[in-house]
Amino acid sequence: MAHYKSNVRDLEFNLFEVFNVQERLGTGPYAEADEETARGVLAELNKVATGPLADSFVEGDRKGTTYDPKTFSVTLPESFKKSYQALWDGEWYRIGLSNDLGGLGIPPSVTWAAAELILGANPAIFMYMAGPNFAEVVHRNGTDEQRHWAEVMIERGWGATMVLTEPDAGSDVGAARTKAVLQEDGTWHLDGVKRFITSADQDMTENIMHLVLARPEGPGIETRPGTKGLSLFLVPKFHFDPQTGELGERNGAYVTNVEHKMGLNASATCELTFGQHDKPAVGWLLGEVHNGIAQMFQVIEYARMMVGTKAIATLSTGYLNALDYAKERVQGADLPNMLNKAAPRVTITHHPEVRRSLMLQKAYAEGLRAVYLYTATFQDRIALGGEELMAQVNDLLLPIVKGVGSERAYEQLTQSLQILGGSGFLQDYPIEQYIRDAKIDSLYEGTTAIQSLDFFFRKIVRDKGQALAYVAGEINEFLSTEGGNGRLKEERALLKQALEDVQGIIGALIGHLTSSQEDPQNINKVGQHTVRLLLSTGDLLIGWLLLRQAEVALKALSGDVSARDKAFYEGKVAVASFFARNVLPELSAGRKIVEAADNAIMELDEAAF
Ligand code: ST9
Ligand code: FAD
Repeated sequence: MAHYKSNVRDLEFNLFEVFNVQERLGTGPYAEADEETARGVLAELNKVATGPLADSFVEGDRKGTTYDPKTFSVTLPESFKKSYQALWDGEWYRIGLSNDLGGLGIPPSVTWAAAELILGANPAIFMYMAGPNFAEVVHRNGTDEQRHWAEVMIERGWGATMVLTEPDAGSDVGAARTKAVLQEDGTWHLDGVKRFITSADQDMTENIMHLVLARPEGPGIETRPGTKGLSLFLVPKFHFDPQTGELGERNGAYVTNVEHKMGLNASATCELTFGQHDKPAVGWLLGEVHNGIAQMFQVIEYARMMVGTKAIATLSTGYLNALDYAKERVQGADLPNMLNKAAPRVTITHHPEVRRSLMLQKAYAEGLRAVYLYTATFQDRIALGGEELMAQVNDLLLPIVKGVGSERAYEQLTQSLQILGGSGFLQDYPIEQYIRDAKIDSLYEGTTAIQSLDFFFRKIVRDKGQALAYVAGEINEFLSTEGGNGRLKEERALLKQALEDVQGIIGALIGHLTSSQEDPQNINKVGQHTVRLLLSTGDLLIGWLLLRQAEVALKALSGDVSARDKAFYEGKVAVASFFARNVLPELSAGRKIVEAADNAIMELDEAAF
């Protein structure tokens, strides 16, 4: 039995019953797609995900990657390669591509729903499929010749990497030292060592295009410190014929080590050394402009959305595995019968603590799914030429998808494991691997701290609160309606309070920020609480979106529904109510804490820690 338990019903519920994505199908770039197409994509991909993709999930973990230092090469288990090939042969990479590069003409919301299925079944496979999507960024930013290379990358199925991190430059990308020296023929020779590079070698594609940030040097080039002094270079593993893509000689970029990790073992995490062996590492400046960090952020934005979706996909299958186990496992008697030693033994779903935990897992799994799909609806609107504000809202939501998605998924996955008792600790069940594989999500693509700083300083303060006001406006609009057949009144009041609490937290942080003009140390009060703000805003959005879902569910329940749908919709109402009552009130305590922030821990001598 494959490990992966998908939730296509909930994906479709979000897309077609809550966000009404079908209203945008059949228009603009989605002219060729309708609801049936979108449902068909999910149904077909679900078969691949729960079958051939999930098949190598365990072996990919246990065998992992093999590195040969003599040839600087990485090989993957045969079963994993077979899964990758199944995805490639089905041309599923097309779901994320624009129409002019051979995309399926479906909107980002449907693409990300489809991505969840791959990411839940076998996330490392998704990472190795980065080639076509990174080619899209090359196509968007490249010279005419490079635009052709992008097409070659897709046609020939090349892999691709994003190469930023160095030993002394992780969160602080601007500290990177790898340099690129301009040659007389207009190419660049790269020199330096990058680390932690995902998919920098493998034995599944004929070539790999590395997208590398490096500091340019040469006549007339001003060397600038920080991220703004970095440019983006295309550095292929093999040289190639610029017209046909036919492979030529090996380029001088070699994988010089592969890390041994806690999880996600099928995904090669590589040290990548440029220009320090037998030949130069030749690169081409993307678009012939020195605008590296902004270009790379086009990749990063995509990857941050991917990481959040990966975490949420894993939590969902973790929860569903735990739920199945709980329905079968018999242990102990009902609490009301606790004193009767002869009372019948019951399944653990009868124990209130197990129910509480399962309902919280459901709330985060389904609530976070709603958050990433809500975010993707703004990407739909951007592609349809929507106003600038849509892009600002998407930017505001990305650190929530990535930061909150990864933190809550990891936290709740440990609860999924707990439901299985000691069995959860065993490799007979997938949850211990889920936990190991999902931990990375709060680290790469910018740690949670970095997401929270981005959220407050860039997406709220620098944005002058415009995107935030838009989302708050949508929540207020929901609060002002009377939907829900007269039910959910108390929950609405709790949501209203939660919105005020998050606004209170932001107000307090802005107060501390403003006061730092007089006392610069006060900005440290902000820095102590940006993660709290990020997580609180995540809870607010989850609470709101679950209540929106509950409203749709109540409406459906007032008509004729099948027994299966009845259970689904009742679950939606229950989980929204549970989250509003059990989680949202905690935001008031968070607000008090932020309002009373001080700098005691900043003033404390390190020796006292
Ligand atoms: C990594 C990879 O960790 C992990 C896994 C990769 C797997 C790849 C697979 C991908 C999936 C593909 C799958 C395809 C499958 C297809 C099938 C379909 C289903 N937004 O604030 P400043 C820019 S990689 C936009 O001063 P500092 C902006 O240009 C490593 N842009 O920053 C800005 O200029 P301006 C990841 C932003 O203080 C400029 O940067 N590493 C944003 O110099 C400077 O901004 C990290 O993520 C933004 N949010 O530097 C590093 N922010 O202001 C984390 C900045 O003029 N560290 N820019 O607009 C950070 O993010 C830091 O905050 C920093 C700070 C580096 C930006
Ligand atoms: P550090 O930056 O040293 O951070 C250490 C701690 O300090 C963290 O808790 C962090 O939150 C905190 N911290 C740091 N700065 C601040 C700050 N200003 N404010 C508050 N807290 C702060 N990189 C690539 O370029 N390409 C890849 O493909 C890639 N894949 C990866 C795959 C794996 C498996 C791993 C482990 C890493 C990968 N990375 C990749 C690198 C990854 O993006 C970095 O590890 C990450 O950005 C954090 O950098 P760091 O590890 O140096 O940690």
